[in-house]
Amino acid sequence: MPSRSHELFEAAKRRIPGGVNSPVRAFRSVGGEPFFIESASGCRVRDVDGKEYIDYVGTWGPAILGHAPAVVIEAVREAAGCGLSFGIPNPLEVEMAETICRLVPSVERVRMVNSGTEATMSCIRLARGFTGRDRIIKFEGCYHGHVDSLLVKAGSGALTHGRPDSAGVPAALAALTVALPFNDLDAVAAAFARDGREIAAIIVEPVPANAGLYLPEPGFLEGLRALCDAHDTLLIFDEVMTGFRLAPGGYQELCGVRPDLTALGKVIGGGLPVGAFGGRADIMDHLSPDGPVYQAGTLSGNPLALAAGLAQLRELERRDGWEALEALGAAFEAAVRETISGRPLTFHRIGSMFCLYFTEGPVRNLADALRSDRAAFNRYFHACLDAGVYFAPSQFEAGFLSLGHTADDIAATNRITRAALQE
Ligand code: KE4
Repeated sequence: MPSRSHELFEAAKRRIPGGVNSPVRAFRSVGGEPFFIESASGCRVRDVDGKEYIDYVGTWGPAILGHAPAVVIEAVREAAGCGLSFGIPNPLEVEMAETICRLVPSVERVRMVNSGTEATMSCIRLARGFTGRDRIIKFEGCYHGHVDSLLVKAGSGALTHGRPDSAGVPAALAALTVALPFNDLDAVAAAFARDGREIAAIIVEPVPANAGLYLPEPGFLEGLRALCDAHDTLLIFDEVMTGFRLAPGGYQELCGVRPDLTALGKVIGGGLPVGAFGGRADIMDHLSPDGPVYQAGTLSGNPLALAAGLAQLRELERRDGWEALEALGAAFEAAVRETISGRPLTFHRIGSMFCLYFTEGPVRNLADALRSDRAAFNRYFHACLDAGVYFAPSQFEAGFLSLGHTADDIAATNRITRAALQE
């Protein structure tokens, strides 16, 4: 008797490319078929065949309180009663803008959009419009959404499916993007020596989490800041995943490096479609209708997404969620390190984000991450899934803890991962 998920996947493949609305969901790199979800609550998701999993994907970051938190559901319900979309300024847009600028001091002005891709795409166009320059520097393995200029040696699904350089991006456009190894400041300095006055911006995930998860080495981000200052180039932090998760003010609060622009998303939508970009007022004031750089969106500032995001942020602040997430992350890490000791595995964690690489370390950049034994990862992924733990279906993604995970969930997960590594 085929499962309901299988039946749905067969139907989906007839009408949706690959049967999914986002490639990483297709299980192509890990093999097998994706399960279809029926509901989610706390740290658990339930598939259409009634099986439950402890979820460490958390819809790729937004579910920081766990799935379907009551405060967010109630906020959406209340907002929906007043209307679903207006295309007219609404008070929540002011509250969200003031909240983002309060939590992320480098953001003096901010504009809401509907995805992380829109946020980074707008940052790139704004940087080019503000500087009058065309070149962009990004880092191999970093993923900034499916923006033409940034689908060059990209991470996440592009890397997972072996197409870091997407078809359909004009060669002339891709040639304006220089992709360099992360943590290699000499390579960045050399690029500036060659193209300095043509480089509009550097865009970087300050903590790359789309080739697994690895960390900036001391001085790297500071070095990017200095090189940008020396060449009047803008520094863009893509904090779509790290923003409001690693700290109220994102990773820039922890590292003390002040970017000129920041891309945001995920947590501030509470699970509804959202993105945001912001930064120095003198740069942001170049945006239409004040300035010459055009950017727009029918659903930007949507009242339901903002109600959800504001409720989530208020709850995080009320519970001092970041401290709780760090304690949870430390307990999770202790359990994992005990389980993997003596094995050729590398575990990285920062706050509530983590990755287990199936290779010996160090893992400092994409080239190191690519040494991972994907067959071993795939066996581990499926052994965990069969036993009721859902990790990201790719070695090149990060895992997420939430306030919906408990010590018991971590203990249960540890028993399952320990058994999975024996297989
Ligand atoms: P979206 O356009 O998918 O909302 O955001 C793009 C994006 C931008 N910047 C960073 C740092 C991101 O991680 C993302 C999207 N994250 C992936 C997960 N690695 C989304 C998952 C997917 O593509 O389905």
